[in-house]
Amino acid sequence: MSDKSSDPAVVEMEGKAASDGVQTVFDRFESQLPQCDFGLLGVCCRNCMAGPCRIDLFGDGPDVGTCGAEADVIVARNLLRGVAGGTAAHADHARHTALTLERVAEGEAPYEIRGVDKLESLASRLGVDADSGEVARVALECFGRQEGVLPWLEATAPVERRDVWEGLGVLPVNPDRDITEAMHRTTLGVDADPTNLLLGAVKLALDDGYAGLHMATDLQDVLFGVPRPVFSEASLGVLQEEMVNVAVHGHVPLLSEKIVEAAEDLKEEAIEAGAEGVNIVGVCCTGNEVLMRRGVPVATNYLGQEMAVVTGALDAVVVDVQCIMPGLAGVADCYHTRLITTMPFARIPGAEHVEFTEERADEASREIIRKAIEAYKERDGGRVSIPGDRVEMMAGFSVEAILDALGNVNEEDPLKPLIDNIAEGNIKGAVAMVGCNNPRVKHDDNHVRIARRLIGEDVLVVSTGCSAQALAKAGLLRPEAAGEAGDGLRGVLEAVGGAVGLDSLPPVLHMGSCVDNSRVEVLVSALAEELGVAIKDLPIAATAPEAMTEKALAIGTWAVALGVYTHVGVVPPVLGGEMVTRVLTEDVEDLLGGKFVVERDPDEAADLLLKHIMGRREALGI
Ligand code: SF4
Ligand code: MSK
Repeated sequence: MSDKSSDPAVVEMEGKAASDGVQTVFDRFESQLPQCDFGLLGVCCRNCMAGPCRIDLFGDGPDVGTCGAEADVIVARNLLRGVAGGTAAHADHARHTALTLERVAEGEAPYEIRGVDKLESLASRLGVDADSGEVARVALECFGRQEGVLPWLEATAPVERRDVWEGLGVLPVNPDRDITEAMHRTTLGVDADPTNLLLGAVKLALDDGYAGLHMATDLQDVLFGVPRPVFSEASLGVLQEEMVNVAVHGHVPLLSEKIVEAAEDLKEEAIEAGAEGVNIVGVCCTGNEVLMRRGVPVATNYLGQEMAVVTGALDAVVVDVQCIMPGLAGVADCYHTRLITTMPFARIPGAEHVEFTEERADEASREIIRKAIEAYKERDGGRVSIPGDRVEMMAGFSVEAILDALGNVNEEDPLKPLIDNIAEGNIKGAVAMVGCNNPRVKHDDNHVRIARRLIGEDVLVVSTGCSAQALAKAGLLRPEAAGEAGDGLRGVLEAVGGAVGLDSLPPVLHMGSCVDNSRVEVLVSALAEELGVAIKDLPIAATAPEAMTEKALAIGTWAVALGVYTHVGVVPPVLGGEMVTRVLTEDVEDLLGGKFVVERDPDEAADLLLKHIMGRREALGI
């Protein structure tokens, strides 16, 4: 078995890539080794052209940068800039969705409001009329205000948390303003207090959580509907030799939703070209979005994206924003695959560009499908090799869907069956398993190993992002995977599944894309409120076993700010700052209730998560 991936389909394609002479992410990562120690420790600064400066922690080299910045200052500044990058990505995603909703309300964009119930509940939360234009107005106001508190946070965050954040002076105002402030305070000669810089990271993480994750999920639910349970399949085997295969990849569902519709509309043109139709498959979080709402199968997650092309059966990869490897262009060039960029600020040399705007969403998606059909005609059947296995999966577990399922057991109080089973110990607790792949870790391995340990110990796993896709490929999103759960958890899954006509629910509930970590917060907040305790007191935890992006830094910091014990399976670039490391992994718990714990070994990590959960149970007296 390969030491690079635990996904058999990706391993099979690794071999094909080598024989086709194609360089992939795994080769490029190896060429980077050994990685730079200064960078790994976070003690390299390039914030001005007197640099780069570095701190030599182990030799006789410098112990401060040219301007006098010490290791903790450099590490904290770098971390804050990383969180700013992640927050910018999520906030820009949410803004794009808000602008689209505004155009839809004005009749200028060809979308309909499919989530009428969500529009009503969201409008009531925001204190405005249930009108899409009004909701869009409040969303856009979040990006315009210069003082006060971010409206989406005011309308959404748990009250208990808001007071804690206010006490620390970290309530955000507007992500654009706060990101600008973060870039300002980290430039040469501004904020040189590591603790103050870390509080700045918490403020940005709250922007990320409310003006990024929550707003994106809320508005996407309004536009495209709240996800409901859906069956589908995962793995590269979802590509079909007799079909025109199109992968949607990135994060924003505004285009991918339209691509799914265009594929159906242009089926006849695909048949005329000799195919049986158009097969849309998902990669990364755009894939999760159309999986959750339309049951579109998942081809792979972040580290497998190039391998989908290496099958030789993929006719087009349509990308929007985030987590799209520039290296895809070189891989696509080795086959007949069209790489199609769509966003004006996210172009890749070597790709074809079909500009997407909301107003011409239908035209752009049809143009893209027609390009895929053209590419299909150029496909070389002799180079096609699709890995055989597809893995069945269940997804679509929005909070609304989970409460509906539980409502079949107790209509009056849907959370009660969950709370009763936690109190009785049938469910020991819950872990949110989220985040990326990272070539520093064997692909998917940490996700799958930690999840198996947890469910075996009666811990319910909820999952999003590439993590959920890893667990789907490993079969843990099948109802039958309840057989791998401990007796207590299995009994609950079978009882709730039975109430909705299934043998069982899966032991891992797929809650959506990375921005849908907001759904996890809604569920956790509801549990805390029902029990009358703070989130930090619940027997829950979060883990990002293969964290990679700046977005993961922002989401992880938000989780800690919510009071969540947050495991990371990759060492982030902070160890060079002794004080910063101590604050993040110890002291912060006194301030926020949550903290980071870093453990690379998946078995040890599972032990730590279980120990934390059992400790919280004991403290609650259950
Ligand atoms: Fe060096 Fe200071 Fe400039 Fe950073 S900001 S590169 S530590 S002189
Ligand atoms: S896509 S952010 S690699 S989860 Fe959301 Fe996957 Fe991480 Fe991108």
